[in-house]
Amino acid sequence: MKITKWTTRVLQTPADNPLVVGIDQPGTREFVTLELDTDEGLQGIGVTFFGGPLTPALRTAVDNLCELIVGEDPLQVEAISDKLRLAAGSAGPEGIFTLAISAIDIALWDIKGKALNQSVCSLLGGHRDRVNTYASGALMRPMNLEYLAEAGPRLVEMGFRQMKTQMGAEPTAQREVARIRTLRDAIGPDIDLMCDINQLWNVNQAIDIGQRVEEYHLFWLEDVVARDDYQGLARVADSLTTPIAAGEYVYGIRPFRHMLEHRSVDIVMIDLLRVGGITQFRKVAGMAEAFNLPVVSHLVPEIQVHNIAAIPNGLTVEYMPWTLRLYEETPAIENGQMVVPDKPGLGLKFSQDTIKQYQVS
Ligand code: SMN
Ligand code: MG
Repeated sequence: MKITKWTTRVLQTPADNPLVVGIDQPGTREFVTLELDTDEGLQGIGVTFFGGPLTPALRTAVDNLCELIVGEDPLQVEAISDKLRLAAGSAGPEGIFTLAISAIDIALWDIKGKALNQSVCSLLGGHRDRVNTYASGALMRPMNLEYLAEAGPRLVEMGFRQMKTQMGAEPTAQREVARIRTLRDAIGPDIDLMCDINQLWNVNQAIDIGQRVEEYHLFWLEDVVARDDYQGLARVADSLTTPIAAGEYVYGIRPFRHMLEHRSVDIVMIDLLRVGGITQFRKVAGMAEAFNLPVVSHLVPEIQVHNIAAIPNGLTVEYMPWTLRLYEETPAIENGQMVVPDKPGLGLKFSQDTIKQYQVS
């Protein structure tokens, strides 16, 4: 089989989030989609983003890399990856290069699944057919306590057994803690509650506030300090019983080695686009397994469901709904768990209606 052609598009969708109730969310989000075609009529799809104002450049990067793989056998995923890395020289691993290669890698795995009549999850190891999932994006930093007290139980009513909120922007430690107390009171003791700091604290704040919220039994505290402060993270992780999660902000596989060697995290979070796609996700998941650590996903739940379901140390999938409208259909949630698609490949098709409505180039 050979790769014959590709199509990229930029879609600009409203920045809304169906899990957020009763509040209009202004702004837009930009996505680059990829359709990769073969001489056997099989097509793989991929997606990437995080370009912001550089989205046109990201799309061009995907185009430039795809140009180099026309004529290649799409099943030779590592060979293609190596070829592209060599060709791009010093343009990676951080930034647009890795974001672009990720879209291609995802599309290659989709093709492989379709060619072998197996879901991507099955190709990768097929450990389970449903995975835990948590509601994300609904209980964010700008929302006030009244909103949190109302929205948390709404997510439980919608069937979620796990949900994530944020701290990091309140002027005092007491007010940070009040967010967690409010939510825990609202949802009760049986729902898993995670909290993301998005690198906004320093080590001392993380230990101080982290200790104050221990009584509310967070499932994890995420990105409490700067992404590359591996030793600082380790100090926080050592000081708290609450598990520390991190990893979404780093690019490629090597930073995870440092994170693991420094014992910086209790839970390894992998962003599919920043790590370099499904091929590289697997490598980090294996490293985490060797350190007896669980892995959780970041964004694109419709694709990450395959990755987390396939590995023995897959803990939960982040249900961030940003990308879901790009597809005709996305994996179902049943009893608070995501059902792993069993169709060949990723089991996803881009929605032509969405493309018509939101394609900007
Ligand atoms: C997050 C980061 C980037 C984009 C969206 C959301 C956040 C998360 O850190 O973990 O969901
Ligand atoms: Mg995060």
